[in-house]
Amino acid sequence: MIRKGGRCRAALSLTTTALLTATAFTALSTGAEAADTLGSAAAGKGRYFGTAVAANHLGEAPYVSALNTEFTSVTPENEMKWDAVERTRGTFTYGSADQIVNHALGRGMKVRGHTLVWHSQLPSWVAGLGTADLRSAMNNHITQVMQHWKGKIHSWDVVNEAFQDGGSGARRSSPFQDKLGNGFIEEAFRTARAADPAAKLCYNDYNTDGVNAKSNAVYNMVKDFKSRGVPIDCVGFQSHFNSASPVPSDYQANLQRFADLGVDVQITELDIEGSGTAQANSYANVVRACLAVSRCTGITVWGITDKYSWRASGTPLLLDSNYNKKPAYDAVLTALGGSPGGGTPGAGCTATYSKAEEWGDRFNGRVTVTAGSSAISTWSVTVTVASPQTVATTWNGTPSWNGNVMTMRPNGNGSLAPGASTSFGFTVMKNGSTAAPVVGACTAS
Ligand code: 9MR
Repeated sequence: MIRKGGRCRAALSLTTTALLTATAFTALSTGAEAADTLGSAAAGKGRYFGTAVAANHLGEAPYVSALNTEFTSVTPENEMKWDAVERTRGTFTYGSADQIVNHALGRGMKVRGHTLVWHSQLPSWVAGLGTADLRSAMNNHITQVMQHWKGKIHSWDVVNEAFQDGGSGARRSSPFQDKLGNGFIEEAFRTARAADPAAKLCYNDYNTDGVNAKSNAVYNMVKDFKSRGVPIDCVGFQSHFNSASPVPSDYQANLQRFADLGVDVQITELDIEGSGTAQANSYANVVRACLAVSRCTGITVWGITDKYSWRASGTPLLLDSNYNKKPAYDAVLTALGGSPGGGTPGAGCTATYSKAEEWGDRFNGRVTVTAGSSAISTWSVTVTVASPQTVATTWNGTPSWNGNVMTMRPNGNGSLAPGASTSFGFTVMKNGSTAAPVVGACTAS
């Protein structure tokens, strides 16, 4: 290709840079025929499929397997809230949120920021401030937190739950509302736009999922913001449903009327209490509504497994407390256009590539094979090298070849306990190409 001239050379070097930047990636499978995932099916529809994540579960292998396998966006469930990042005035602690952000970005997932200005999970020092001080504390909080993750957050919930429930359409009492007045929301959005101009700025609330007095009040605010040029890009519909608060029949129409104001809409905290077919049907209705609204850009469920749901007794999520896929999971995947395959996400094994030593003419690659939530007795992983590259030698595995695709199996006993890892290596002769090998699905049995 290099001989074909300048334009081709430029394209080649861009491709090479892209490949080199992707230093490590993970291929996943639950069996010989890998099923579609929520994330891949949603991507086929131009949407992300996200979940709330809690940093303290990131050490649990099946939790991480399900997260890495199924989702393309994460929302820290509590770690970015005011009481987590600025418990003491002016002292910012980002550690546990950073853990989630780094995990997500390292695997190509997006991050939703949740949340900057909210009456809840608010340290008591904030409520104790006078008006002028509160204004500067709010603006400083937004600025500091957004600048810390500048360029890394695709959407921020700038203001959360500022309206009252019920028929009044009024604002909820909070330190911000009570001291700064109605203008606090506008001020928060203007400050947010200045802090990270690339982030989409959302207003997020619950019980606004159908057309009602509360959603009308939010609608009027968004309409006013758009007419006056106040920066707002998206509205989040939390979508916490149960039998007392089911998916409204005008859910799609409500999403559409907001989209028609010129903002994106996102389903931000979806969970639906129940079980079996009824729960599955409700989930499918929500997904279909989002897909029918072109500005509905993504869906986030409020947790991975019923085990850790904020309302676990209502079993509102897509995986049960043992990480098995529920009927609701299959219904969501089917509504997204994917084909369900059953089982437990990431139960088999994962294979992660990294580049090791490199010399002028060759480099060593290493693939780490990790068992998912169940023990496995053997595994196989495909590695495809880019022609004209060749593999000179391998170690700690038994290779077989089909063209430039190497299938690696264990040397002898391939059994791995849940979460345990092994690795194999190989030397790639560059023959002019530094492209990273492509590691295919890890198949376990
Ligand atoms: O899921 C969150 C739970 O772990 C916290 O204890 C709770 C505290 O307020 O917040 C939950 O998340 C809420 C979200 O931040 C905003 N919308 C309602 C969610 C469920 O309560």
